[in-house]
Amino acid sequence: MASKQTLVLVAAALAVAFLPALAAATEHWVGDDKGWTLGFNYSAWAETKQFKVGDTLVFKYSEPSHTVVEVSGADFKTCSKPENSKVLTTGQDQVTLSEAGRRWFVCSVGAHCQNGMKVRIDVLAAEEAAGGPSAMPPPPSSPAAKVQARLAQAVLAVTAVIAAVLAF
Ligand SMILES: *[C@@H]1O[C@H](CO)[C@@H](O)[C@H](O)[C@H]1NC(C)=O
Ligand SMILES: [Cu+2]
Repeated sequence: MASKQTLVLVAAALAVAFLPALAAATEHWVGDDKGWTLGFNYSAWAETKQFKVGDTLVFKYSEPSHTVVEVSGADFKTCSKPENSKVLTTGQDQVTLSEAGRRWFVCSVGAHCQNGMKVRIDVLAAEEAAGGPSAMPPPPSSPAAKVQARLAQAVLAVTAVIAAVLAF
């Protein structure tokens, strides 16, 4: 049977191997310290940022002054909101960017969208954001493979914790 020390070393090595990918996720406060508000140019803001798969957006505002609604590109242009849209209203709304592609968010209060409370987010695949295909192994392509990869990471994390507990 492997000694506790060996287990700890293996767990530490695995944790080191996987931590960079986990730690690289960024939480973006939309509008930075200004938050989600009127009188702010969110197009200009988004241009200065890089969004990648796994990152999170946080819309901060004093509710109920504003809302966050995800819309289509067409609805973004015209500032319209389909009837059945999900409206976020907590004042600290979090949105996980779980896949690459373009997403659009608006405020549905009054004419706030027309007045600039709208933001387009271009989400890059993690390896694009890291500077090219060579920077990281390509992500698993099928949904099943993605779930397997997530599971593998979870198992590693649990293993590391168990090993750490055994060590003390
Ligand atoms: C916001 O910034 C973008 C990009 O910098 C610019 O093209 C646009 O005209 C600005 N919009 C307003 C309303 O100032
Ligand atoms: Cu608003």
